[in-house]
Amino acid sequence: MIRVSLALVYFSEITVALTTEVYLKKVLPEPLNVETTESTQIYEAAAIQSVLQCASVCAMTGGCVSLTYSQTGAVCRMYNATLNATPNPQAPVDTTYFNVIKRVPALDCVDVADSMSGVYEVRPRGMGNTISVWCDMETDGGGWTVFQRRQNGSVDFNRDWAGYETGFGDLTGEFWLGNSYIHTITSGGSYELRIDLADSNGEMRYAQYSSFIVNGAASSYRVAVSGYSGDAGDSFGIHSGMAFTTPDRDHDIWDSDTFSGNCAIKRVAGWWFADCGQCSLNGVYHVGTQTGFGHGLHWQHWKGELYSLEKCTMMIRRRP
Ligand SMILES: *[C@@H]1O[C@H](CO)[C@@H](O)[C@H](O)[C@H]1NC(C)=O
Ligand SMILES: *[C@@H]1O[C@H](CO)[C@@H](O)[C@H](O)[C@H]1NC(C)=O
Ligand SMILES: [Ca+2]
Repeated sequence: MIRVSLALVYFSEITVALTTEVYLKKVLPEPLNVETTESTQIYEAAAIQSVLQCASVCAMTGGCVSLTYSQTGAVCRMYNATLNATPNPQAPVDTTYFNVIKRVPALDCVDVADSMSGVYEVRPRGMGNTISVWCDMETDGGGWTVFQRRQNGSVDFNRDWAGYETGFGDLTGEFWLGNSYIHTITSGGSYELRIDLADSNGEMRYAQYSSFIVNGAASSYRVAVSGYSGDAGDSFGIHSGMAFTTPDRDHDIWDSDTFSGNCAIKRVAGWWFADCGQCSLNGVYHVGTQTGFGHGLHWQHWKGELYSLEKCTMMIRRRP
């Protein structure tokens, strides 16, 4: 019992974040008895300049989960077991003791071990750096990576190709994450899509699709979506197979003398337009019945194309 409570007290908070993936947790107090862990020593290096350098070597050494660093001789010892916080007056005084935590980076919000919705860092498969995303940790069990949100018209969604490609807006408000990121995330696994909609009376509906992929730039971010369920009606299914269209890049299948035959100009939105299709959630923020012809945030099967929704969210979740 005493050992347990000592361990809780002696393991202080994480002291050093080496990279986004490797943390050192200092074992206190020092010195400690490492005799019990000596049989688990896997590597010893001298002339290591600092504890951080020692930790870097540990991070690259398979099986290394803890280390000790002695100023004398600049010796770095690595172990394949965690160090226990058992006081030992005989140990050299210039030795420091750390347990090393190697964190597997979150690919998306499924890997985020937190029950609070908010902004988190993730590193989608195939990306060298992390990106910030909004994670919805409440809807239907959580783990959703949100890539679009409309709620009060604060952000202009009438953007060009480059804008939709890299994203815009504010993760805590209205935003479009960016086609290149949506592509990278959805091509790193098998993803489902959920779209939540609200009208101006606060009534809510949703559409869920069991499969959702956005292909790469070479295909102009062509979408493949299938497996509808929900209570909003399937207004997105007809868009499956469509490339992305913006006012400056027409990839839709609509041919007309008006609006240059470009649905993004007609609907004032970047979207996976068809002819032009049955939904558009990046349109002009009107709220309620509009006089424009489908300029708003419309979802055909629920409110028709002349009704503009007050809120919507689009989000994806990796399937097991
Ligand atoms: C830890 O290292 C020791 C010594 O090299 C080895 O005998 C033991 O099998 C290792 N244990 C694990 C769990 O890798
Ligand atoms: C919209 O919501 C955002 C985020 O909550 C807020 O910062 C902004 O002031 C709001 N804008 C308007 C026009 O209500
Ligand atoms: Ca066209």
